[in-house]
Amino acid sequence: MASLQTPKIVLLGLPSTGKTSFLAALRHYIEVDTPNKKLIQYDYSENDEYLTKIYFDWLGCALPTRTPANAKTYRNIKLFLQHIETEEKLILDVPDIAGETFNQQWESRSWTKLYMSEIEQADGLILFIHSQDVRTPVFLHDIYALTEGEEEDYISKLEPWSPRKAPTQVVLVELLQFHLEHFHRKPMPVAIVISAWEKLLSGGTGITPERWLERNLPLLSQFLIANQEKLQTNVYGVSAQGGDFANTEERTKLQHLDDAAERIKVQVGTEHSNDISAPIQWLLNTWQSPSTQ
Ligand SMILES: Nc1nc2c(ncn2[C@@H]2O[C@H](COP(=O)(O)OP(=O)(O)OP(=O)(O)O)[C@@H](O)[C@H]2O)c(=O)[nH]1
Ligand SMILES: [Mg+2]
Repeated sequence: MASLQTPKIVLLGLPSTGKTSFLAALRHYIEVDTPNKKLIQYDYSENDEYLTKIYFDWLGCALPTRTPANAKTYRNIKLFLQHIETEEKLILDVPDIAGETFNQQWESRSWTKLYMSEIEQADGLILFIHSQDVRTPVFLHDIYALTEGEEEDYISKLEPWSPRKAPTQVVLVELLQFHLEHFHRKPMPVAIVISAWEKLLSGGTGITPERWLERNLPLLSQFLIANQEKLQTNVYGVSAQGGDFANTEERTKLQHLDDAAERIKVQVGTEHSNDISAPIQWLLNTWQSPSTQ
């Protein structure tokens, strides 16, 4: 069982869901003084070179490089953090794992020994879902309607099933079930990060992250509600970049902000902040709560 002094968080998420961008923004939080900052760094990270690279890309609004899908290239990032008020020290071990690893877990229903040891020692998960990239289920009656009820047309339009085509929510429920089997903390704390959240904010719908999850991934949302004794969750809308780095207009706006911390947008319920450490602080609280020991 992992020690309370060295909690370990695993970032879990399918490819291109914002894991590396989150880490880059977290590096910014650690580097600069921001109002209400709760966590400071008391020593350099062992993987400072990699963190600096992704951070400089983020500062320059360069699109993040995909994390390579090779177990040997796990970036075991250790962050040496201290809580400003309690002076409690903690080492956060946050491997930056390629999303492709999680696709492979779903497709082959197996994982590597290295990943298994990450999970056996983990104290909390941050599950990433890209708000703009959710594969939704296809309903047979929709296909049927498209072919105007001609059964032969409809059958000829069906493509053979493959695990890669499974809806996002089906894959995520299955991945969470795999993780539950090996997790030592009960309930398993999972901070859910809905990334590229600025797209929802600019749409002006006023939707909360929980409601977004309920509407867009109902199976996952119901799975979380039905399994509260096994899973403790909190849902965050997070914009780690503040906009689309591939869009020249948005990138220029972001580059001209006086303080890069203003790019970051975090929503929990109806509360808004720039505090990228919020999911980590929530995990910290769950570890301190007696019900999760
Ligand atoms: N608009 C917008 N796009 C974002 C944000 N965060 C990440 N992205 C984009 O989402 C894509 C994936 O981001 P990454 O941080 O590389 O995701 P990842 O989960 O590390 O991806 P893999 O390493 O391939 O598993 C990139 O095109 C990012 O630019 C955000 O806050 N807003
Ligand atoms: Mg990555």
